[in-house]
Amino acid sequence: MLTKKVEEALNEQLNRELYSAYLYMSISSSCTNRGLKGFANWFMVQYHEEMLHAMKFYEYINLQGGRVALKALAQPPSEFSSPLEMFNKTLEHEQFITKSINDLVELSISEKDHATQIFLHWYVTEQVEEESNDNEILAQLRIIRDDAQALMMLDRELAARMTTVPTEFSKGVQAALKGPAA
Ligand code: OFO
Repeated sequence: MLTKKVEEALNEQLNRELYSAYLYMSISSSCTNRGLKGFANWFMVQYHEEMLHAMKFYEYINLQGGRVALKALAQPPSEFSSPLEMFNKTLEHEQFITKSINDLVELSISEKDHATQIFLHWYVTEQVEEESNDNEILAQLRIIRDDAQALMMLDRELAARMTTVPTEFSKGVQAALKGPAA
């Protein structure tokens, strides 16, 4: 079972993960408008990852007999001056999410909720990867600066990113993670 405090905090995080998806969808669209198909692909793959993160919270709240309470999503930014700004905003947002996950872990400890603490470990590890991916691309963008040819080469590289997470959750996250045969 979940305490009221933990249930509210999990719902808050569910909203933040949905906002993450919304933000990356917005950035992806902006990339498409600029003709940066590879960047657009990278952010759309990120969108799918965030939907998985959100759905894991959704399923966990239900599994624990809690109540999913969906809230309004904030409007994401839609104007970006450059790919560098897009990734700066992405890293800034992921650092916010990392802090938010860490706060949730702290709460689960103070509420003596061991199950939620264990559930959150996956997100703690995931956030290390999220920030590392952003830092890696940011480093390349800082080298590229205004070199259009180098930017297009990076765009081709980002076009290769594939969605590796399930995108269909009708039968639940765990079933989707096990694949179609589950
Ligand atoms: Fe859900 O990790 Fe990004 O926001």
